[in-house]
Amino acid sequence: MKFGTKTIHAGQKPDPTTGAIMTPVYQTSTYIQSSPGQHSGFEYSRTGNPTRKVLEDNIAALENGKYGLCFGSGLAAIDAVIKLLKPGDEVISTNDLYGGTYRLFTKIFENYGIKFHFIGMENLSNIDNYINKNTKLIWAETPTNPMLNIIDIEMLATISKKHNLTLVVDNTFATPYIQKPLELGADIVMHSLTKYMGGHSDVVMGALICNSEEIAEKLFFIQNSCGAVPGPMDSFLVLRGIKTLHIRMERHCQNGEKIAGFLINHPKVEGVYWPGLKSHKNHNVAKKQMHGFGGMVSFDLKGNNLEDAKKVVENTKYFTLAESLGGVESLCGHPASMTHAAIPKNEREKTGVVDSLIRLSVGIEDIEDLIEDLDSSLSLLV
Ligand code: P1T
Repeated sequence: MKFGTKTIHAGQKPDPTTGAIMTPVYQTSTYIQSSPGQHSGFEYSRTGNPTRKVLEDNIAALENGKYGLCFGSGLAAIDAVIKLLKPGDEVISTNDLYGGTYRLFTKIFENYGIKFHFIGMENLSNIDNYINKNTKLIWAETPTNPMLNIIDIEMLATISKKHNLTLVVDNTFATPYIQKPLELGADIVMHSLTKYMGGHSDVVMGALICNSEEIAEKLFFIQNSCGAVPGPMDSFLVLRGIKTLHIRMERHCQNGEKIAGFLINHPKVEGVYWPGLKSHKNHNVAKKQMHGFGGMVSFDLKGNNLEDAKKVVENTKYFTLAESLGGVESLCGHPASMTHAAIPKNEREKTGVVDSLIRLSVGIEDIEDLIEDLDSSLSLLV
């Protein structure tokens, strides 16, 4: 089955009891047992729910993985992964990553004795220096949030396997339409389904996908024991959103390219970060492992002035100033004060998250309107 067919059909059959084409919202917390322990596959909705199960199977199929698990948010999915570890274990993570992930690692899990090393992974030549006998897991976002750095997943997987580590790739920015980390050697793929997968800015949810039965069993145990599961209505909404993922992503990629092209020629703009640009430092890796370059574009301003950045994001009309990304509508954000405020200023500036950095989630509106919107907002700068 090809990708576009999978988005619509994988894991989904007409409902056996009514013939309903769309997966019903099984709004139930519990299920009949004919005798203690005798049931038809579901016993309690924290452990499993039929609507959630269809979504989990669908997402696993999209990533070409065997097992899928959904969580109440992207962060709840990340939380479940780090719970695979024990005090004393160490993690190597990309240094450019979602601020909430950084906060979870440093403000929650460091208190439980897990150590995190944040390093740039655009060049993997010195990663061995950070691996020791306690290292258990590598956490990679690619493209990274918000600098759109690209990490060579295949090369990272080779290093990870050599040292017997678990490689986790946060595939939120790319989606499986653009990139399939399991095929490139990753052990676990993580998603904030809140973003492109849901696609309509109406649900908060996360997911994990893997191929190893051993890892899947551990994750199912954590999912059920800790209980950060999504409800059936939200699962239904994400299933519905995914049906158009391939079509939406095509348009996000097209619009992303046009916006990056517009910005790179703009006299007020200093740098443009989008993996499809030939000037992007890992454009060749992006070309190798991605099928399209996505709709996330970041840029900073000449003079690196905070007030200028505020003026731009406060005056756009279609690019709404808001947290989040990946919906059909365009959003803009100011990472330093919004999504990445949890990262100390000196740390974030090392990775390029400067005061004038603006992050765009380019939606699927008509490109002429989006360019006109940015043009008129940037023209307010003197
Ligand atoms: O928001 P939540 O569904 O919990 O997902 C967290 C998360 C994980 N990974 C990446 C790459 C993310 O971008 C996010 C959430 N990001 C935003 C809310 C944001 O505006 O960047």
